[in-house]
Amino acid sequence: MLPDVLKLPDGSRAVTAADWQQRHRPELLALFEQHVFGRAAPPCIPQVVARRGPFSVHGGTIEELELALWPGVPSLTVMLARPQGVKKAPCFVGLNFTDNQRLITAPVAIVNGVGAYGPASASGRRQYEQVWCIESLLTRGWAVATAFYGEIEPDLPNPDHALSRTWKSCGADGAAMSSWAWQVQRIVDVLVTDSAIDAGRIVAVGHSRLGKTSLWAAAQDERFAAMITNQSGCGGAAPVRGTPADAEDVRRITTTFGYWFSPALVRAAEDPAAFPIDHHQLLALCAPRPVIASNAEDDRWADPHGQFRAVQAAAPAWRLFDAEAQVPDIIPMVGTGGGSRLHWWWRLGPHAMTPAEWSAWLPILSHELGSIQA
Ligand code: GTR
Repeated sequence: MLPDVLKLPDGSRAVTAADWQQRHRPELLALFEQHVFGRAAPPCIPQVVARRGPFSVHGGTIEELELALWPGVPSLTVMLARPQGVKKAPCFVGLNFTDNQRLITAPVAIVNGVGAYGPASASGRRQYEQVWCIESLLTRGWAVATAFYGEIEPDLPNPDHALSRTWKSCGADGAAMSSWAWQVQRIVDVLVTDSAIDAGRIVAVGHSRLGKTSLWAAAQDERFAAMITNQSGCGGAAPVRGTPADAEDVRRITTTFGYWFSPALVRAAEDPAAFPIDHHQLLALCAPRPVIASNAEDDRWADPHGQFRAVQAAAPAWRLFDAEAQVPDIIPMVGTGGGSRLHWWWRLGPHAMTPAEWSAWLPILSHELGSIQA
C-alpha cells in the first residue's frame, strides 16, 4: 500500500490545487532531494561556446551546440534537430546512452565521456538511429535536443572528472542522477531562447536510468510541458514499497548503482515501509502536466506492474487540478495503454526504447498538447 499522495509525512493533506502548489510541491521536492537524489547546484546561465552545422538530414537540419555549464568542466555537446517547415516546433529533450553520432547520419562530433556502453566510439555511426528515430520525428514536425549522458558526468562509481564532484565546492550534494537531470534543465535554458522552438511544448523524455533522469528533471522544472519516463523502474516511476521478486528493488539499486543517488536512499533499502515518501509522489510532482509512464512486458526488472500502481496512486494529485484526469482501473492489454493526462502504456518485448514507443507516444502528446502547426 502506497502512502496517500496528497499527504505530507506530517499528515497535512492537500485539498486544493493551491495547497499542492504552495506547500506540498515544495516540501515534496525537498524530501526527494533529501532522501533520494541529493541537492543540485543552483542553475547557471549556459554559454553557447561553439556551433557546428547545420547539417541536412531527412525532414530537417542538425546543429551541434557546445554548452559551457560550469567552471572547470568541459562543455556539453548538444545535438539539436529542427524540423523543416515548422515555425515553432515542439521539442523532445533528453540525454542519450550512445553519444550523438550513433543516432543520426549527420557528421556530428564523437564526444568524450563514459556511459553504460563504455566511451563514445568512432564505430557505429547511425547504429542506434531507431532508438531516437530523429528523422521520423522531424518529418512529423518535432524538434529533438539530446546529448550523451556520460560526457561530463561519467557513469562510473568514482569518476575523476564529473560535474557533480565540482558541485561539492558550492555545497551541493547531488549525485550522478541529479547532475544528469540538471544538464537536461540547462538544455531547456537554451531551447527557450531559440525562436524555432515552441517553449510551451518542451517534452522531457528518457529511457531507463535516463527515464529516472527525465522524471526528476520534469518533477523539478515546470518548463517541461509533458514528461515521458520509459521503463524507468526503481529510482524512477516504480515504488520502493512492494517490489516484486523479479524486479530491481531499492536494496539492489543502491548496492550496484549507489553513486547515482544520495547515500540517504540506503535507508529505504533497510526499511521501505518506513520511507517517508514513495515514487508515486515523484510522478505527482509533474501534475497537472501530461505524463506517460511507458513500459515493456518482458522488462520485469523495471517493474511495470509497480509503475501501474504508482500511476494509480498518483492520480489524485492530477484530479486536484483537473476532474478529467483518469487512469485505468485494470492494467491495459499488452500493446495498449490508457489514461488521460496521466498515461500508462506498454508493449510486447524487452527493455528498450524503440519505434513502437514513439508511435504510441506521438498521438498521446498531440492529443494532450495540441497538434503541430506548419
Ligand atoms: C539496469 C539498472 C536499472 C536501469 C537500467 C538501464 O542495470 O538496474 O535501474 O537503469 O540499468 O539504465 O538500462
